[in-house]
Amino acid sequence: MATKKALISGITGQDGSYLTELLLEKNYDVFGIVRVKSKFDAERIEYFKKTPSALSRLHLIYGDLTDSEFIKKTIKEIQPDEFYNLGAQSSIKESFNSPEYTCDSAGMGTLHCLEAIRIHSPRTRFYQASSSEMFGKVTETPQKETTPFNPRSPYACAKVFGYWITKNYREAFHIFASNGILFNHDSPRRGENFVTRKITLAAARIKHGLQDKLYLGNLDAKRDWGYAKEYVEAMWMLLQQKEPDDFVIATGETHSVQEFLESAFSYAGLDWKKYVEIDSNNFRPTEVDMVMGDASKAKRVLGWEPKTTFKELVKIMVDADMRLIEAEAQDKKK
Ligand code: NAP
Ligand code: G4F
Repeated sequence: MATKKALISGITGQDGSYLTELLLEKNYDVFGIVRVKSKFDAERIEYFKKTPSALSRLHLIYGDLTDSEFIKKTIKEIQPDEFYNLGAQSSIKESFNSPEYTCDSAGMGTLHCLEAIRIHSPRTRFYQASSSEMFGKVTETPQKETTPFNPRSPYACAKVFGYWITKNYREAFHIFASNGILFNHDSPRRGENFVTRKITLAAARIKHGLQDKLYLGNLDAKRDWGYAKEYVEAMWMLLQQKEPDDFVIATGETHSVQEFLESAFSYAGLDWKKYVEIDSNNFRPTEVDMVMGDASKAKRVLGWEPKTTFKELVKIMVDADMRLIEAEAQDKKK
């Protein structure tokens, strides 16, 4: 059988890096869209530099989701079997400061991909990175595929557009286009501005005497947190089905930011109350108070279910940041 080709937007992000590893293990040729910057910055995929056999099957292309001509040209040239659209301005807080850019990348960017597929490569299977943020101010708990959307940020509004345009291209043009409605998933590769990583990095820095205080916002918000490495397996599974469809991917548990904080600091041997201060700058104009997903359809149809527990995720992230900060501290001593 010919080697399959996968195209990934957002390859330098948390999920993009795990998905790349998974697809290379499955013998895909992987093409990744990397944003043009003044300095090459792709530390999450640096790993591949050490694996020459994988490196020969990884191809980076420079461009942007907001550039429809670039997306058309890329799809026309590559004719990918699968396209995973993971690229987006993904910070909810930042989406209030940059609503247009957020909607251009997360919303219109999705349409650019679908149009390019419709015109140049209609057999390409398309994965859209939809989000639990679309449920926003939730109208039922747990949230499942049929739960109405009620978005609370420009980011969530853009993702609602991305979701519906994906569904529309599936119905109107018979494109194999599926939405993964993923609840929060984190890992040692999570961006440093998201709350879990901000907490685990702070715990490691405080432990090494490199930080005194941790400034946070709403500690009462509740999220359904899973392990990113497992969530990218669900993305792949979605595109291996006979028919395109939409799936919630979640753990089915919800925990507050304070619970994550207590667990991480106590695992690091610290009393969080001595270090944490509340800073109003970390609050959002509108908040999603609580989400909790029902992934029973994914379990039934895809055979996917989460394995890593909340406590295990906390430990994985704290251990990784302890190692990272220890190495940084050693380097400084040299
Ligand atoms: P992430 O770490 O923030 O990665 C986002 C990626 O998108 C980065 O590679 C970024 O490039 C790229 N990007 C941003 N704007 C772009 C543009 N205009 N054109 C091309 N690429 C662009 O996000 P993640 O956690 O891996 O999440 C992956 C996707 O799933 C995102 O769409 C996110 O909104 C969605 N999602 C995430 C979660 C979660 O809990 N992690 C849950 C549901 C949905 P740079 O490296 O250059 O910044
Ligand atoms: O870690 P967060 O920034 O993630 P959030 O807002 O849930 O969004 C992430 O997950 C979504 C999936 O549901 C993705 F679609 C999205 O792209 C992103 O990956 O914030 C989690 C909670 C919020 O309620 C926030 O108000 O933590 C609260 N929080 C409290 N203090 C904080 C802070 N969040 C951040 N980022 N920084 C704080 O200091």
